[in-house]
Amino acid sequence: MTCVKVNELLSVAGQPDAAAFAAFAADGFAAVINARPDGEEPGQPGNTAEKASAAAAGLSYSFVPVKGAEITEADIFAFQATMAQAKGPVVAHCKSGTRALTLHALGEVLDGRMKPGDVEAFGQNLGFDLAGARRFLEKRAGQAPHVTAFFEPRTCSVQYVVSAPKTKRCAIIDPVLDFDEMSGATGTANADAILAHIESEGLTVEWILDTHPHADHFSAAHYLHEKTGAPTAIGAHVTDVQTLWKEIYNWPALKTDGSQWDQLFADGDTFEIGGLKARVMFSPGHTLASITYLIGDAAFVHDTMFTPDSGTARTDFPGGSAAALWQSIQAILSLPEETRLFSGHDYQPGGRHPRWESTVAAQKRANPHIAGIDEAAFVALRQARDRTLPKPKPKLMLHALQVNIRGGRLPDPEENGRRYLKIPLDAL
Ligand SMILES: N[C@@H](CCC(=O)N[C@@H](CS)C(=O)NCC(=O)O)C(=O)O
Ligand SMILES: [Fe+2]
Repeated sequence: MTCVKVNELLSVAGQPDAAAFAAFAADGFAAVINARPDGEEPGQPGNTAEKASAAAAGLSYSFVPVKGAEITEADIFAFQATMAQAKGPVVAHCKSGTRALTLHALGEVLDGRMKPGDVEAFGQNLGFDLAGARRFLEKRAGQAPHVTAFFEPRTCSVQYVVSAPKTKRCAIIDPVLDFDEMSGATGTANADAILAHIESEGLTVEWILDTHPHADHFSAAHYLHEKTGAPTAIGAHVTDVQTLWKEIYNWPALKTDGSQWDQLFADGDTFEIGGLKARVMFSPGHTLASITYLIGDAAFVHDTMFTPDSGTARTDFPGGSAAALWQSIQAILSLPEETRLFSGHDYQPGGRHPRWESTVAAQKRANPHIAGIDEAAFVALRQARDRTLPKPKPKLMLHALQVNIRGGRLPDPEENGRRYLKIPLDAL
């Protein structure tokens, strides 16, 4: 195993065996980053074994698995977060050390400490070929829109700011309003973090977009509308979801005409974000009203497909349909192969870092719910998986729908000034 010192805080290595972990600890390392996906070759120890070896040696451990050509910003930020939290020097490994060094070098460039043109020479000095890092940076420089993701760990949701680099105009997609079901406390820390980013980047908000009425968290669309004045939008079939839940909540006063949003989008509708073209694709299956926003080369596919290692979204909510989800996924996969796909959740399989970005090509190649599967097989697989998921549904479903079918408005205060949620018993 090669182990090369990059600086006082970081060394990169090839694949270590179990004994190497004790040696790392003896050499003064405090943490190990495993940047290698499981199953690359026979005999590879893998995440579970490495985690155990690290624990036995008293080392912190994090799993940031990447494939060379598929590195995303999420991977780079996860690598940096581990470095920032480490209590001492870190050894980061993949098979040869190249991917580990790539993650480090890209972070240095994104933070402005290294020039893009210096990356390959930096690698050569340490004995590594960082041509892949150069290609990542070249591709990124040509991409529009810019996409910044905000992972919300409580509900594993991904919120996005999508901006047109030339005009500095942006849309916010699927923002989360904080809610703690134990105390009933609501909050705006996540939405305020988005506003702080928008302010620091000098962006102007043109749209506040939801992909669907979420069942696991409150939407911050209304709060952000009040803060920015930007119009809110969702899929036109939200009216069907309103009708469905009006009955469940026994809520005669609920308007089911979608008037709680400034704009309702139908399949094929187009709009602009600071000169970037945006198109709406109706993507039902997870909910009756789900839509995908295709903005430039980026599709916000929310709860259709997750990253390839995480399969697809569940279809057992009221109004859900595995067959409809299959059709929606096929429509997304008919986009150009290099289209960037941004998912609405990440449930971190194997305890890996959160990831949310993939491509049409990667989904077709590596998503076990998609690759080599036809509609009948998908429906059978999806329905079988839905039967194994915790019931009843996401734990916040009954809390969240009454807020989200009114565009993220909390219930109106009662005469004592306090707001209350209404929970139907035995309804589902
Ligand atoms: N345990 C989570 C479940 C959340 C959930 O059901 N998420 C939906 C998207 S809103 C999903 O598709 N999950 C897929 C899965 O869990 O495999 C909760 O209670 O909130
Ligand atoms: Fe969802």
